[in-house]
Amino acid sequence: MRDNDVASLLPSDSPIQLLNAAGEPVEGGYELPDRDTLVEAYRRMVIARRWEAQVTALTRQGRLATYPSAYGQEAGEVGSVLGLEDRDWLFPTYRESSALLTRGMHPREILAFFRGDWHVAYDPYEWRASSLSTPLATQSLHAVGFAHGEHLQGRDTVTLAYLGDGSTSEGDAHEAMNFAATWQTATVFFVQNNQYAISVPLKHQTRSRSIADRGAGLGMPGISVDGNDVAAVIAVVREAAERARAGQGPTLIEARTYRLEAHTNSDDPSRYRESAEADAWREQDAIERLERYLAATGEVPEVPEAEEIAQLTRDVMNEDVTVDPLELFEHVYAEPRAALREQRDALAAELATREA
Ligand SMILES: Cc1ncc(C[n+]2csc(CCOP(=O)(O)OP(=O)(O)O)c2C)c(N)n1
Repeated sequence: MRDNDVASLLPSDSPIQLLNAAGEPVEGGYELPDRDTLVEAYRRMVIARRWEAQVTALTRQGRLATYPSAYGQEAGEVGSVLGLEDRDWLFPTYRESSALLTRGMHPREILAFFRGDWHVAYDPYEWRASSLSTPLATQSLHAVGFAHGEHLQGRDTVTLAYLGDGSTSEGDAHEAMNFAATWQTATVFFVQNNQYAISVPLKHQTRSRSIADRGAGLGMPGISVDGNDVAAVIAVVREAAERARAGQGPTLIEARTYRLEAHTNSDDPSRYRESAEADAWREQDAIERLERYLAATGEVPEVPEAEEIAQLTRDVMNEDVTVDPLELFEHVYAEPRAALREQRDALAAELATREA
């Protein structure tokens, strides 16, 4: 257990790595996860990448309104989920579809949001995942409050709040981290530093040496990890979750990675960054490095499910759905407020004139 002296809370100078870009094991201060876990992580990352490519293609075909791809961030998406227990709760941003897929959610449940059919088309309690959050950093407050609530009810549930690098500049992120550290909630802040907040590079976002450094100022450990090394991500998330579950408080993890695709389908990254930068990051690829390690130490599994899930995703996104626009007003308040009732009635009247 770490004590609260500042030096012990600071991250290592370079991000923790257990497998280097060539797929060779390196000394990173954590035990390499066992082979079964790594094989599962490989399968899940191959599925996630195929899924990200498929969803982006469907977006181009006009089947989804918008999509923020996590192509290239598979180690963070998959490693964060595999490092937790199934009963732990995820508090995702809009970029965490692959994390939800890794949890086991059906593509229809995840993508209804991006097609504009439903705000949250899944049962958060079934999947232990809150809604995909678009207002930046709000989910970090929810994660802290939820963890605190669970503690008050005698449960040792861990919550993991996903954040982007840009989102760490939000007041909500600071408030959530401060509350978590002060109250020692069982929360893991998992920042995927993919280097950009749309077009804004990290250097315009902070003067800190790293995002993980901020943990020390708040009184919680900050961990910097290679976000393209799924073995390292699993190891650090596991340790943070174990500490949280044991009542030793929150951890701030900064996973360094890169957003290989555009921010969303409506963004053009060639306007603000060189393609050589993305090419350099491709050399750090998470799937290739794990594949090399698995090949050097045994069998590399086939992953036929990747194509099956891509096919399933095409099928469900090509289904025609009928949505009732009036559902927009449901599930907001237990007792709808007068203004909301008026708006609902106005929409109902307008829809009636169109049908007539
Ligand atoms: C409170 C708030 N302010 C602004 C936005 C607009 N916005 C959407 S995504 C984004 C960039 C977020 O970047 P980052 O947190 O690094 O996450 P990434 O998209 O790179 O995963 C911004 C500014 C928003 N959704 N919410």
